[in-house]
Amino acid sequence: MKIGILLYPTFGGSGVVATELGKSLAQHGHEVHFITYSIPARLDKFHPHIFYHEVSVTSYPLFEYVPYETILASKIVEIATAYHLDIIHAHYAIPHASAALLAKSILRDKNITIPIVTTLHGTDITLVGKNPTYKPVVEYSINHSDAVTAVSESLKKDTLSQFDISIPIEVVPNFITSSSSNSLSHLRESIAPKGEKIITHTSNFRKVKRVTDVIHLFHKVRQSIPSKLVLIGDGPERSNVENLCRELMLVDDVTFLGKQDCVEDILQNGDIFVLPSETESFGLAALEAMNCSLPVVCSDTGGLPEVNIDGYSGFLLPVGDVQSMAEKVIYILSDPKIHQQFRKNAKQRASSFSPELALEKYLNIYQSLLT
Ligand code: GMT
Repeated sequence: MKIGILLYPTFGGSGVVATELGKSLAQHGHEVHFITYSIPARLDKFHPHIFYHEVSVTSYPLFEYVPYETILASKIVEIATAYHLDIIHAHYAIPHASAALLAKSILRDKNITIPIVTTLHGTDITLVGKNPTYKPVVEYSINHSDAVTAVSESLKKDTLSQFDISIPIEVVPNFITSSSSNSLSHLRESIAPKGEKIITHTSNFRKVKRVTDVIHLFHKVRQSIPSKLVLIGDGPERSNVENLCRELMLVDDVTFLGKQDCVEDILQNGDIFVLPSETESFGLAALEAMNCSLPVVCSDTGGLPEVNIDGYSGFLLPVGDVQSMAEKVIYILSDPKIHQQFRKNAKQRASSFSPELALEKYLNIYQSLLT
């Protein structure tokens, strides 16, 4: 099969999932064409079945805002025609699904039929999608796709409750592809030289991630357990978070690593992972941590309960309940036996999100649209 994948090429979860899916499809002999504005962050190695087509965004004196969606639609038409694509898989409703629909109708005029699969990732529904500025386009894009998937039951429910949906939505949970091969053991020695516990968090530092809760939580944990905090990622809240660390006199115990290519290499050196997000349609960051044998203490919101099992692979607490989150972190880290058991359970839970399962589901969807 020849599949065109539309995605955000950044470190965000939707881009990671789309890239890993493309890589798995290529490994199974399918031809994959990534169409986006820069090389996807996780597209690291050459593969004979993988192609990357850059959507080059050129400015023009008349445009205050470059019409990316139009440029993308034109690129989809060009690639679908030149490479005889069978399917377009749009990850994130806007502008990918909407551009794909425009491309589809242009291609129809050239007697080329191409089905569109749209995968909803979360913020396209829960944050951006319900914004009245985007709502009609998101709703139209979902209803006019040939197949729609959501990454969790919770996201499916949110989509059905927030939009007038006339198409079935299939849940295809995200998956985990690999754990790291590079142990980076010097990281533990340099960050926690006295054998302190390492608490980790990964995010894009947007408000929705509540990174300041991570700091308050760490402040409490550190009063009971010698520990260090490692933060991976960057984004708009970073200065606030750094200021809070100064205020609470935590600077020597918190390491900001910024954006990283190989998150798992770092996570492998941690002891526990925290994710106190306001909302999270799935929580790929939690799954990546669990795959590195880290118990997860997170908020009980969105799709997180579908990933992290309360009392087994970690704990789920109400959004903003920093005190209880800190208590659970202390509980796990205080007893080596309990910690070891949670580590084992987290790894075991992560293994149920296999790429094979997701690949099979996506391939069945593609196939059903081609027959
Ligand atoms: O969480 C973000 O800010 C990034 C966002 C994205 O679109 O990449 O992540 C969403 O999609 C991920 C992959 O499906 C999910 O794991 C995240 O939970 C989801 N984020 C939110 O719902 C806030």
